[in-house]
Amino acid sequence: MRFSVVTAFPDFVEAYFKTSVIGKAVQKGLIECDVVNPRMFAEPPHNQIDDYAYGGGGMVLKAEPLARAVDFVKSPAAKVICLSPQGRLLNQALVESLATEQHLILVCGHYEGVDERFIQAYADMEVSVGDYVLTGGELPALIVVDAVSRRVEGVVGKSSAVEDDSFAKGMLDHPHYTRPSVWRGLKVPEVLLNGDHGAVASWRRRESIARTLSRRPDIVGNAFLAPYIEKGVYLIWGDASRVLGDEAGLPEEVVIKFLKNIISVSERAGCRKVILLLKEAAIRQKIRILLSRLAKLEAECDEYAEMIKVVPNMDRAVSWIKEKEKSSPYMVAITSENKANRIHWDELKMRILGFCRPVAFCYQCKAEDMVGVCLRNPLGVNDSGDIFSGIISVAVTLERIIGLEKKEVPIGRDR
Ligand code: 4HQ
Repeated sequence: MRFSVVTAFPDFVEAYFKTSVIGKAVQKGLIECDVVNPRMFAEPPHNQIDDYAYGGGGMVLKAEPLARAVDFVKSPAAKVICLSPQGRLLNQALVESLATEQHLILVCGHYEGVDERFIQAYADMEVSVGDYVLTGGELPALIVVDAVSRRVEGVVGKSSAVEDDSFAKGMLDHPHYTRPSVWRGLKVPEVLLNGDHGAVASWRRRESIARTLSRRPDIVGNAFLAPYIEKGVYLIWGDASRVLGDEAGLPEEVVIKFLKNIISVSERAGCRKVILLLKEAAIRQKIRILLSRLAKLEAECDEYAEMIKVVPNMDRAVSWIKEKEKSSPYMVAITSENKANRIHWDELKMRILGFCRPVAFCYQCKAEDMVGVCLRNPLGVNDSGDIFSGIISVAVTLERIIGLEKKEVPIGRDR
């Protein structure tokens, strides 16, 4: 990956490229960094790169020296980014997208800014590093280089450290401690000293959640919740005979396809089980036989059989979860009816993080079984309860609440 910084203050940027983690990455050839000064492309004899703003005000960077500097460093795949408070606010999702590029050209403004025509003609994107005003674009450019570089393989030590990042999952980090275990009378939390990895992981999860809910509730909407839900997430498909029963008349390969799809959707969202409610014993038996046959046929279908549970009714589903989790599930119905207990999915995310209970998403369940809260069915009244509607409604809902793991930010031309 290559970074080119266009700046009238090359010394400052060059010094950074020789220092610390970024310096080492350059030495190892993991990233390539170059700096170009627009002054080298300005008209002699004065080599002026700025001029008075039309209409009054301070100085503005001239378009031509910047354009020539960009042309000089440009490569076919290069993306040109201007650093500016008017740009798109940099966050980890944008960093991840930028990390997929081969070459970024970062143009640093100064004074009042850059001639708008340069931005219009050359910039693929304007990026801001925060809602405050700096004296120049150099620090923002280096922030981009730094954040993007550490997503390049090998730049930071352990890759698990990168994946464990706060923000990688859209949540804040837990606190960290090192020796001594007592410093000025302040103790390290006991759980971290006992060497119980499970207990440590669970403490860290809870700390992350508590910090995120209290300090940055605004980021919960986009967070990937699966790693933070300690009790299981379940999908209960009520009245499954409508899709699996004999009257549905679906050929076996369609039933198999349905089971595979509903499982992969549920697995992606971190579900522990998909529970199908089937009143008739004969159909339950049919599905069980089908699953065990599948498990024998295809190695990968082993887990399929494990993931699916068939029970006659909601009571059995709920008591089974309760037994397994030692706690009764929070029931969430996916429904197109406009119930009084309907909540927004954003609010549901907050609630799920706030308590330590299993969560059961219920689809196609009887009204009397809907005891918890309701979520708007993504298909609304157009959900006819068949396998197509069902897979869509369940997939969108689970992805929205639990998923959204890799939220891509498109980085084509902004204008
Ligand atoms: N500036 N995020 C003004 C910034 C900035 C920011 C850079 C100051 C551009 C003309 N850049 N110059 N915040 O404040 O990116």
